[in-house]
Amino acid sequence: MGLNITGKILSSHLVKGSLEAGKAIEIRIDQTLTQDATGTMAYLQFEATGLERVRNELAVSYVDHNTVQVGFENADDHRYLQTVAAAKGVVFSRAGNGICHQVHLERFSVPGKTLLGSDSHTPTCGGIGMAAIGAGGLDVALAMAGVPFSLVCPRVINIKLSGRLRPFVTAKDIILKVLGHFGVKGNVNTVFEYSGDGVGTLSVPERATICNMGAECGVTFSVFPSDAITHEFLIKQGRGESYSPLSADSDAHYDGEYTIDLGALEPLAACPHSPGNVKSIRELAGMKVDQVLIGSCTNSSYADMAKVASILEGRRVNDNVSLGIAPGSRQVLMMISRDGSLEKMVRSGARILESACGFCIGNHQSPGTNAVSLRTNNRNFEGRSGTASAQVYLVSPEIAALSALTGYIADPFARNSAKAPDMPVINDFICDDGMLVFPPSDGSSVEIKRGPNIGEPPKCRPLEDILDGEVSIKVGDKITTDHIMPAGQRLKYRSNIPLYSTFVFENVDPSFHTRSAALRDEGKASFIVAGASYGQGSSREHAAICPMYLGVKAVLAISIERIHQANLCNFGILPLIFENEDDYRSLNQGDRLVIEDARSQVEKAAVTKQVIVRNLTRNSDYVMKLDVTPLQTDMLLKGGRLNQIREALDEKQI
Ligand code: MIC
Ligand code: SF4
Repeated sequence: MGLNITGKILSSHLVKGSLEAGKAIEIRIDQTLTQDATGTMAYLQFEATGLERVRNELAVSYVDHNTVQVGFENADDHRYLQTVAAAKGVVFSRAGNGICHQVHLERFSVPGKTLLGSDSHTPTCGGIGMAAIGAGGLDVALAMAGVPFSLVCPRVINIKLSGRLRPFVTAKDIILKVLGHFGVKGNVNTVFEYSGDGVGTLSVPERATICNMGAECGVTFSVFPSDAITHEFLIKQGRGESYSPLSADSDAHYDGEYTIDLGALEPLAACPHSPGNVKSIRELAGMKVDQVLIGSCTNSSYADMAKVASILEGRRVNDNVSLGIAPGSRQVLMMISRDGSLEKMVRSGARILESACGFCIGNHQSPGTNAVSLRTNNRNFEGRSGTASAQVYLVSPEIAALSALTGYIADPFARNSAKAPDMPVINDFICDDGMLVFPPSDGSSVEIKRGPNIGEPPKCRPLEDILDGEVSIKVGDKITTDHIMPAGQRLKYRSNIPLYSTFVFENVDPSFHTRSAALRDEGKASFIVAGASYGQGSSREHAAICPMYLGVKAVLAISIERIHQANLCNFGILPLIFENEDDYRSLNQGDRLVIEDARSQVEKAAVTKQVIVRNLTRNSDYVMKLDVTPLQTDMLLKGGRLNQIREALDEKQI
């Protein structure tokens, strides 16, 4: 039996285990990336390993999330990131250079390599044929230390693309179609691998858009073949030598298959408040729009921008719409300024925003009360925009630009009214790496600068024998990490855990943190009870660190998403799954829960996969599934991954 692309990359990086779907494996990580919102904690954790220098092939630290810099905190974080990068051998991408995933695709991606990033959209580089995986900052810190990354060997779904897209139908519509089919839950430990003749009609940035939003389905990564189009992209990026071909063997095995006829696709939108809530633009056409925002790591490539400019050319943004455009990188910004696209945008009335995450994470551009906002990014979770009552729709750049002109959601096929945008001809990309700071070969004399906002990573205690406490909160299905640990205006506290912890579940139940901290201070355990797909969305490990700081000892859920499950284990919180979903319904906030013989139950769960939780309020016992790898069992017992690593370092095993 031949190998698929996933199997080829994973087998050439396999350090431990065998490639059987569902089994724990460890792989070597070639490249790492961090961004500033997760990066400070990741480098503090890297420093805690005591290593002088990173050990992986390439480590890049990007500043793209917290670029608004209200107050001193972000600027302090950025100075820390720049100095620690120089000291430890990390390439530093300065604020203004662009969004990590866009820049990494342009300047560093290499087909066939592995990439681990402390951001859930790291899979963007799957567009060039990388196994690119999002993880918590601690996992990335350890990958920089040369520690293999441990994951569950994924099952691989073959998504076959046939035919060619019509004008106005885009890569965004392909991934929205995938999202509509697979949904935002139930896809953990899965890879989406793309094949078929339609692949050859898509550029690398289009493939990257598709891989980017695979994250919304919860898959481990998505990947495209590396072919002649990949080669051409790399040559035009001045990096032709990074190319190597990569495709699945003709008799490769897949665990499932889904076919999309590109010619039959129509423009789509993800409706409030989930990327999986997909409808056609046809159904939504005519809805009044207040704000349009184009950019983010999903749709901010040069071609995206040039097509938008071509739609806007010679026309004026509707009087009642605010249109903001954020080119994804400094390269894209320089290219749209060279070819005149920038002028077309400015003339139309667009507001040009910084090449950064900005609006996507609710850092600015919050819509008005009850406003309808059309955006080209990847997440429309309730409140993420910074306005709880806003209705955010995710669409392609083409639909966004057309709608900004008309003032309502515009269907380009209605009355055949719209002229298709000109496709830009790209002879070369502007390759100026002047905003990358390369580290000195010996960084030992570099002074690492820390501001008052930067604290130590909090310490975790080894698992106690009895966990006795209360359900401090009960939440429903699809609770995202944005619900658990809000970003936006709170983002600047990422390096200050005691302060950031006061915002846990802020928009769900603002009294949570005082309740949980009170239990902790009385020496009691705090338990979170959740429905299906708990922790979906971002990779932010703060959604585990801050609850841990507030005394949370276990999450009892119907299901937990992959990155969040790993983050919980990394910080010593038990990820427990209800064997019987009715138990979830019978539990209430305030119930007294006890896990007796917790240590031996967790040890035995390596075989039984079970832990019993007693509800003393309701006089019942719950059978909970604890399905973790042997490495995770060990870290849960030791009180987290950092304790485990410190021990290994003391024993000189690293
Ligand atoms: C996001 O899109 O939610 C983020 C902000 O990029 C996060 C990372 C973070 O919270 O810092 C992600 O996707 O992992
Ligand atoms: Fe930045 Fe948004 Fe992409 Fe996250 S999803 S990396 S916030 S642009």
